[in-house]
Amino acid sequence: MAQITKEGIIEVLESIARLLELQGENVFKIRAYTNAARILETFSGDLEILAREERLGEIEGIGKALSEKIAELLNTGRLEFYDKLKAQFPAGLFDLFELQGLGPKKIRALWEKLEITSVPELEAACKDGRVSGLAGFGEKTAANILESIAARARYAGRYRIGDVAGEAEQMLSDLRELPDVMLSALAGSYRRRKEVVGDLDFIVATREPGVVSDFFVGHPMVETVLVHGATKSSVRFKSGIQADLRVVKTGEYPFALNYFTGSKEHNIVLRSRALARGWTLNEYRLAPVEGEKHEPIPPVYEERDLYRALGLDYVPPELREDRGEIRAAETHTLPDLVELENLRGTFHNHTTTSDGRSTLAEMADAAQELGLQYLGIADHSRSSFQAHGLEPERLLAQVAEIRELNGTFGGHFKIFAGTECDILKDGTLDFPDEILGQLDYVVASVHAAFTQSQAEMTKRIIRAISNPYVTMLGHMTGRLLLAREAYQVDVPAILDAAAETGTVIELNASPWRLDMDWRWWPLAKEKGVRCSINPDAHHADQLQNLWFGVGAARKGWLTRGDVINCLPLGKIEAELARKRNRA
Ligand code: DGT
Ligand code: CA
Ligand code: CA
Ligand code: ZN
Repeated sequence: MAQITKEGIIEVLESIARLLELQGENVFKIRAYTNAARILETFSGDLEILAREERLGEIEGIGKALSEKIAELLNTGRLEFYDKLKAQFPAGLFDLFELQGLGPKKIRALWEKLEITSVPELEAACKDGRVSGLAGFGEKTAANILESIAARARYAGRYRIGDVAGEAEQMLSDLRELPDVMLSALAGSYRRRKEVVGDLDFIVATREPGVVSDFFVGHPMVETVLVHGATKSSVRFKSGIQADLRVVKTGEYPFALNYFTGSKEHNIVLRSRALARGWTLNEYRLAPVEGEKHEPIPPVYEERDLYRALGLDYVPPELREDRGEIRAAETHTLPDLVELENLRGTFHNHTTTSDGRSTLAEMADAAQELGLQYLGIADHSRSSFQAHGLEPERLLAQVAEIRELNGTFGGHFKIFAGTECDILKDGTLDFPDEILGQLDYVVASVHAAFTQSQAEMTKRIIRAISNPYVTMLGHMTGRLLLAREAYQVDVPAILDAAAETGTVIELNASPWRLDMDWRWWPLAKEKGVRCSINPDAHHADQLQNLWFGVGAARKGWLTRGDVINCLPLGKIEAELARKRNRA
């Protein structure tokens, strides 16, 4: 078995490129590593087989030296060249790479000229004026670095769900392979599908706590063991996230699962409802309060029974945030939440024509493999030049290509031709109406001039969505989770305008965005605004981001009726035409 995944190899290659740049190596040598990383990203063959047959050098763009290094990584999980290279730098220096806006060139200058080798040293040097005095830096750079340091502290110890889902699901499925594991789940914020999580909480029911705990702490994904006990263990995974395991008896399982799923606020309400019946509720059981008159305690075999005992309908984990779910569970008005299998297609996807890494045909294949009936393509428009945005001619050529490809699907699958059209500074669109009118739909997004005032930004977006050709508004607030704050925008005002103009709002399912935030969807729904769950895929594999989007939609109380891409082929066309026809 290989000692390292393809993603692991790519990470090592990228890290080598950074270190070489830090060392001041020539650009060709550096580029060999970044190029190789790019090539591997889209390489779909079996690296292990190629390595075994010593044929890695046959991959185009991977030379002899690099293929030997990749083979060493595959065979041993390590690379001596990389370890030696890394050892030449103080360990604290690597933390500087986590700061937004600091690249190898600047880090090298800080290290050489100011002997800075850690974040605290850099912070001090920014504050006492040494950084701004450095050639090529200045006051503004020093201030930006301080802001990045503050952001890093704010985000420390938190993880985007997309960055830990791989490890989380792997551990869960490996636990489930153990014959001694009776029941198991991931609880906590992960089960509630929070966009950002602090740690992972595994719950297992077993009669062999020792066996399960030993397996957990000994798992190859574990970097450090923090606690190794009979019923509670804690470890740190390679990504850095902490994972707790709680081992219980089968009879305790529904209580443990419920308690450790949270949220804390939801738990507090459940506990007070139990108390009102003369019971105490904790992570192990429901028990009578000593010496008090109490109602008989019904048996609880699964979480559903616990909710029923408390006079409630079953509350899906995503809703357990104490945002009205208890009241709805009491009055039998919980929504029937949208599910991944309800989706029939998706909009807002990129191809190699702009900044995507998969071709149109590859994207269409992947969508069909996922069981979708249609795929919306929305490559960038011309103003997003850094993303290779399309001029009208290239866009229309793509439209023609799509129409032709559609002829080969025999009517059971369809690609919709669209654009992710930039909303310009003043709220006008990057393409004129006569171009937009030739497309099946339009996603309009803000990609530049983020620093406008809230009033300006709100006006800009409302102007854009007032255009009858704009089908939906992309990633409304521009946030990048744990990396970039949302720009200032009056969300309720935009929702009003969306309702009035009949514009759909995107739920961007990229785990970096999950924008519009789930907390706003109940309000959107109340105003009659509909949602489109869009993966914003830049690679065929990223169509699977829909999973994160559905989690966020469920947190936002959305049902299949609220999500336009639950409509089947044959009905979705009318939905896309609705706003245009109205105008
Ligand atoms: P996280 O890990 O910060 O993303 O968020 P959670 O919700 O996973 O929190 P965590 O891991 O600290 O604890 C898991 C669950 O355990 C939490 O959602 C509710 C429950 N819990 C933890 N501490 C308390 C507490 O002090 N009171 C109550 N009622 N429940 C708690
Ligand atoms: Ca947690
Ligand atoms: Ca925890
Ligand atoms: Zn975008």
